[in-house]
Amino acid sequence: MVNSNYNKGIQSANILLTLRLVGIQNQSLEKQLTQQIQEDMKSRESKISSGELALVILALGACKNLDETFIRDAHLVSKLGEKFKAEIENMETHNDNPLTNYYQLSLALLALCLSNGNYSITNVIRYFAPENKNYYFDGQFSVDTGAMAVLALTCVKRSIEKEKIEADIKDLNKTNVYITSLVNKTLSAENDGLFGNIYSTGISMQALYVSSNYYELNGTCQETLHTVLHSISQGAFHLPIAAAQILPALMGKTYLDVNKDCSSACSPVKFNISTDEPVSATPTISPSNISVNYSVHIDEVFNSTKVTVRKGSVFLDVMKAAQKQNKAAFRFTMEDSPWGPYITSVQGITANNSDRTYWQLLSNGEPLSQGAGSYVVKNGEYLEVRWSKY
Ligand code: CBY
Repeated sequence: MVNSNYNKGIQSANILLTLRLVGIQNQSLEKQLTQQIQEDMKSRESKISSGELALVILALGACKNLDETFIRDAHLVSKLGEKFKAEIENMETHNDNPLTNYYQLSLALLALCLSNGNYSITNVIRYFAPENKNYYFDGQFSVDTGAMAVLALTCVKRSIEKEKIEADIKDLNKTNVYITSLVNKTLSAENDGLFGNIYSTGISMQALYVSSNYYELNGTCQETLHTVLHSISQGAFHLPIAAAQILPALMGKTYLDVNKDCSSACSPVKFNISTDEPVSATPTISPSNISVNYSVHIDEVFNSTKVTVRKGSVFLDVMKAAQKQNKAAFRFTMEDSPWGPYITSVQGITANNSDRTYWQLLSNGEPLSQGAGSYVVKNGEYLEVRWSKY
């Protein structure tokens, strides 16, 4: 996380938030990250999404530090209120589909709540009912999304109880009912100690910490820690964003702690961060080649091919090799995201949030839990990009 040299914009916000929350003090790194965030804000101001702006506010505002002036001077909290409104307006005109997604809507509510922004809980709470389709992708509960919503709703609940925001008893009851149900859905998604998959477990642990009065745990905690620590040693968290999302939970912190004065409350441990390059977890690429099958799948139509790539190649390399073979069938476009390249179009057909369409990545018929830039392909595998609706 500390060594990544592509810490731009939102990535930086995620990392800065984590460093501050867990009390890792490194002034020059903080300064560098803060600058990147502020530059990104200026260059992409109008294009920045609700969840991105929320992360910026959480990161810059975390642990009572001097960047709070930037938040105030740039009116970031009222801008976030506008972005939140735009999400809801898109839902009203596009079949209940927000501009981005409910993970970002939850991040936005969380940041508005923590920074005492302007929102009416009576108007907002109904969008967070657990049966809302936006918590589900392909009919499956999105654990990341549910957990982020639990954090946001818990902040709201605490604000109501402390009478920081106006609400009636019905709002408080609904908030409690929704938290209970979302926590139960998160707990039901537990498998071998993981909630959802390895990448949703960090945020789920945070959600479970703040709602521990809603359930009883039975030894899962140890199993979770064990599996997460083992996965770290296997290199599962080599992406800086992945590391940034798991670390707060491992240090017993949650995003609801951002308003605390971390330097005294967390009695910062003097971290001895090694800035040596970590040993690469991916095997060194040997000169040998492997061959895989690759298909583009739209409705009933498959365009398939066999491609040869270097051992150690990722899904994206296969897509590039196929595109080189046959541009008409395999051309594609992508966008950069904190998790690496996101495939936006194939054969000129473009994913669209307002229609809930996307290009799903699969291996041997099973959806992948890593993106195109991370998933290392194996010899003989059947890889597929499938035009899908979530
Ligand atoms: N972040 C966001 O807005 C993303 C929120 C998130 C829930 C996110 C996972 C969770 C997180 N911790 O960040 C999310 N993914 C969403 C919302 C989506 C949808 C994006 C469109 C929209 N409405 O905004 C969508 C289309 C359902 C989606 N994710 C698709 C995919 C696939 C991408 C394929 C492609 N076209 O490139 C893919 C690869 C699943 C597949 N088999 O096709 C996918 N997501 C994965 C694997 C992941 C995980 C990444 C893990 C990794 N190591 O790479 C993920 C962490 C994440 C990012 N998606 Co989505 C979920 C997980 O596995 N736990 C906020 C913003 C400020 O940054």
